[in-house]
Amino acid sequence: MNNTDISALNAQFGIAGQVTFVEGQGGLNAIEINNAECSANIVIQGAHLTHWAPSGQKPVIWLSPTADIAPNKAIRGGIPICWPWFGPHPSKADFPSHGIARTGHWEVIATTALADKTQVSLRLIKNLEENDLWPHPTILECHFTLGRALEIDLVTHNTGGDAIHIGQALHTYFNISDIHNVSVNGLENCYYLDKVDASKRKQQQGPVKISAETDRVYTDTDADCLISDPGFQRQMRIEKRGSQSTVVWNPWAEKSAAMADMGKSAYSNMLCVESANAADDERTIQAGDVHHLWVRYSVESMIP
Ligand code: TA6
Repeated sequence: MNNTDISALNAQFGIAGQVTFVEGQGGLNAIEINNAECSANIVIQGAHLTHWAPSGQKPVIWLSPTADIAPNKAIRGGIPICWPWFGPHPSKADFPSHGIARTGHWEVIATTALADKTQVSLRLIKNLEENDLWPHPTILECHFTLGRALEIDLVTHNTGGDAIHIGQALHTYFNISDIHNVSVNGLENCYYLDKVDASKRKQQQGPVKISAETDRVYTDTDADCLISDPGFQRQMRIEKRGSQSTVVWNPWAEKSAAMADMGKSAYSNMLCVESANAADDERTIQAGDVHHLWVRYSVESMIP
């Protein structure tokens, strides 16, 4: 299916009043989702969700005000899909950071209207260049269920005859009131690699609070996390399955200012809490097997 034809996409996958295909920023095709419970936007390139707001809530997912949404470029914010490696490629410095999926070519494979939510499914189409970067027969699909909660199921199917080894993450940027006031619960006593301190292995004491550049890969944890944001009087719950790592990242002021697609103050309104399989938690998927990395995001009020 050629995804460049908006009218064909709307004819095949559009759902009146719920799912509309549009030509968005940078000329990239995007999917606008609206239902009784939420609004959302997914850029088809990278299967990149850029917006999700439950009805009556501020957006839960953060998008940089200066995000450069353009062909073959990573989008700053939303939910980048890091696959089939996380961070720099382990041996090839010229390979794209965080893999091929987030800037890759995807196609819509299904849209479904359910009682109080909408499902959208996409599949990665590897072009020749992407095949060179990842020469393994693999099908990657991403299934979004959008409503009062947001569920994402990232499915890796090893269709080849040999085992494959992958790193991955849903690199989610959460929208927060003020980085100085939020905390992340659920990682207490977990061990992490501190990437701002030579990747030294440390143990988390108490909730995670951010007061400087923070870049941590918490390993061997399948725990749910809770971002408490008193400024927005809400907590954002992150449930996950098929993920043994949780990454917490905020670039802080200096790094934020140095990124053209972020700007000097943007760091104070975002926090990445990423459900991943990275470092020692990378996954080996046997020939013919399927791996699911699943998350569910939901919002709870903090108003007593
Ligand atoms: O997930 C944290 C991290 O790996 C950081 O080290 C930082 O590089 C961040 O991802 C953003 O990466 P990007 O390639 O999107 O600029």
